[in-house]
Amino acid sequence: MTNSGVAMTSTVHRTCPLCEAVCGLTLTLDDGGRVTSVRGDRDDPFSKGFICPKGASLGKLDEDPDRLSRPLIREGDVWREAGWDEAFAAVKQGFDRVVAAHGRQATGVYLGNPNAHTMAGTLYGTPLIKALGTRNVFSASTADQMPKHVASGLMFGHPMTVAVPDLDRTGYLLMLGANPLESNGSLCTAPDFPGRLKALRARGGRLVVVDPRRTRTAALADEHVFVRPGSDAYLLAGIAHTLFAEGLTDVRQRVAGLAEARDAVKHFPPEAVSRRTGVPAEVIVRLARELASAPAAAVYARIGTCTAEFGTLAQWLVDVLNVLTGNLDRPGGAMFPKPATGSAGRRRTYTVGRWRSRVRGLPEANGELPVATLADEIETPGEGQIRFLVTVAGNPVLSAPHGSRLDEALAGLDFMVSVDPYLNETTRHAHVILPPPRVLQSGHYDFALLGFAVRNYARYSPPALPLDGRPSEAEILARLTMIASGLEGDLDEFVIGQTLARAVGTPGSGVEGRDVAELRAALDGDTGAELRLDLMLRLGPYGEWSGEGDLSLRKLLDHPHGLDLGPLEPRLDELLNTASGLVELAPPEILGDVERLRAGLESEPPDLVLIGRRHLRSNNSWMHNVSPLVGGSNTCTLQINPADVARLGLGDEAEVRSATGRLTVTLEPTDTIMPGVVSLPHGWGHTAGGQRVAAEHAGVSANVLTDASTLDILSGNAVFNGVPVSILPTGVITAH
Ligand SMILES: Nc1nc2c(c(=O)[nH]1)N[C@H]1C(S)=C(S)[C@@H](COP(=O)(O)OP(=O)(O)OC[C@H]3O[C@@H](n4cnc5c(=O)[nH]c(N)nc54)[C@H](O)[C@@H]3O)O[C@H]1N2
Ligand SMILES: Nc1nc2c(c(=O)[nH]1)N[C@H]1C(S)=C(S)[C@@H](COP(=O)(O)OP(=O)(O)OC[C@H]3O[C@@H](n4cnc5c(=O)[nH]c(N)nc54)[C@H](O)[C@@H]3O)O[C@H]1N2
Ligand code: SF4
Ligand SMILES: [Mo]
Repeated sequence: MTNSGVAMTSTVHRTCPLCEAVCGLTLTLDDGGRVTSVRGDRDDPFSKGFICPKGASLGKLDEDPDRLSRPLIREGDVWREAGWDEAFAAVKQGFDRVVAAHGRQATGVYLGNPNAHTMAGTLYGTPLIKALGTRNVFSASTADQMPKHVASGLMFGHPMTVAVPDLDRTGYLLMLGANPLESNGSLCTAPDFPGRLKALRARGGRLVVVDPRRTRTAALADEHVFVRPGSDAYLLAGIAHTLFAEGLTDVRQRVAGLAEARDAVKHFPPEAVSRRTGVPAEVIVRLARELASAPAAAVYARIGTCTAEFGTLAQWLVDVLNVLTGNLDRPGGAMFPKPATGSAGRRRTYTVGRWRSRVRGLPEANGELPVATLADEIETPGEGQIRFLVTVAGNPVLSAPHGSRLDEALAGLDFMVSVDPYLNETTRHAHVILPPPRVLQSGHYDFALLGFAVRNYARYSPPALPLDGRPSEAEILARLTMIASGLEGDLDEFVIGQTLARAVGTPGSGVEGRDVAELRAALDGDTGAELRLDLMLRLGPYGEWSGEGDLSLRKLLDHPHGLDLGPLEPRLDELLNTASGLVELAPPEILGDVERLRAGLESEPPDLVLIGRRHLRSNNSWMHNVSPLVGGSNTCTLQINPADVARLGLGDEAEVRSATGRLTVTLEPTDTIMPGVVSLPHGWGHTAGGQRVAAEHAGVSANVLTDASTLDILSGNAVFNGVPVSILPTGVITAH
């Protein structure tokens, strides 16, 4: 308080860490460090003041009284708060005991989605995995975007070489399985995605949305096409078929496999795929012609097309279409961002299936095994059975396919440690929970998301509040890494030393031949994470040490609203990392899987299938504990077409059954969903009690119904869309 009795306030500018849109926020804090207001940062050159209800609630979320501030240790059913040293000692004991008796393959790790939204997740996740020395590596990626990585890896030679639609310059956007008006976009970092879509239409461009639901995004579009869940690969193959058949291709890259790609889609003429997709043949033909004739067009597909049986084939076909129409790597088409911390380096040719999972023999992708088989690996006895599990920022009990089975499996572990701010459905099985500090106590840089941005841009947010004796999330993960490796020392200095040694030894690098110690001494940063960020920025393509720019941590700190680094530019030549040096249009792994697609063409679609959806005021499983965000339209209901309600004789509630489970759900009849399709949002089913507001809005978990035995074979990705279900009025007893 000042002498006049007026509370002191301070203003901080930060990137919102809650979704992939990386909006700049301006927060006002009182002298106790409490958030008194949150606004969009108008001076941010990328987000220009945009904010959504989640960003506006960042203060409430960050100050949630249910967030843990000290470690919890569980003994039997009893939880108690503990000091940090005691908690780490308990983890070490649990780890050493399991490894001594069963070896390192008895350990496992699950990394959840927020690892893509914290500096710690990016900088310390890989060292932790290496230190564990296990093949039991799982993450939310195999419940999400792994098909995109696999398709990109096979076509361009690196799983992170992902093309994004050049949203601000395209004249035609074909969007499948995405609803950015609720999600704010994914694998396409674009603050104010809704505004950018409106701008596309205002400049005379055309937006076509393909979705089994008439979403808010579809309502804004020029055209909405209903599609049967799980059938996008057929639709895209039908479009590719038309381009070839009508001589509409205009390939501008140096490609391999054009003839093979043409052969592969030969079996999918529009008339044949129409029955499977529910899209009339003439619409498929017209979409192909529109794509080919638009001055610049992009095909963009997201979660609805990834978490499906033919996820990788769909992602492959997306970029096949971008190539065939001459739109890959050109302004207004599908382009490759140039992030300030550098693109993934060259490495040996990309491949999948370098090893297989122990129980089901499922192929590895990107060094990970499918989360759909995590429960198998915990439950099945034998050498390599997982007995010690680390989870970081994940809630797989609610997010993994057939999560209810995983719930039971986790209870059988010898030892589990979770790095998470909440006691929830997953962390309740841990023996130790290590809570990260508040968002405002953490530095923030979007290492991963800025690699998918529709404009090149960088922004760093230093911690706004002191740590008050708590370890940062980086320190928590570094300590776990040390426990697992048995080594001592400073992980950051080790990584910095290695990186610098490589850089000075690389001919043509901006620091070739320079002295490592001198470069190390020049780095800025108050923490190891900041030093590493500075190093990556300086060595990156705009960096002070690249020979081409002047970017560094210091410069970002001098620009608290962020720095615009310009529109996307063609750069595929620089990124291509295939053995042939060409864009691979028909990788053999993909061609092998096309047979599976062909076989499915004849199969009879199920009568009723389940899909997911997202709500604007939600975020996966962990944002239901903030009162202003829950209730109203953000509730867990089953959307169903009124025709199906009538046909099945349903009331307000119904029982949904799948091959794996059953749920009683509240119905939301709406003609925005196709007949034969029902939709449950994911991330509900709050039963753990550690989140008191969420418990009042518990809902049910869609992943009681999803089936872990069906996968996208190539990527190991879970299938959440197109799950066969039956629906009965509640109270009906059936024999089985
Ligand atoms: N049926 C169905 N299932 C789905 C999906 C679907 O559409 N339908 N979507 C899938 C997708 S796309 C994803 S990404 C996955 C998500 O799967 P998960 O990542 O397993 O689940 P989240 O709900 O995102 O849980 C995030 C966890 O991180 C914690 N957390 C939040 N912030 C932090 C932090 O800063 N540090 C740490 N250490 N922890 C933090 C939260 O408390 C929570 O426990 O779910 C997938 N599951
Ligand atoms: N508000 C909010 N924002 C979020 C999240 C959140 O939970 N809430 N989660 C974040 C995460 S982890 C992710 S991965 C992104 C996801 O971002 P998006 O990919 O935009 O995800 P959704 O909003 O679920 O939109 C997917 C759409 O696919 C449709 N769909 C379902 N099945 C099919 C199908 O077979 N084919 C086609 N063509 N469409 C289908 C659904 O009806 C839905 O409208 O959102 C992120 N942002
Ligand atoms: S759109 Fe995403 S990044 Fe922007 S304010 Fe909302 S939650 Fe935050
Ligand atoms: Mo996700």
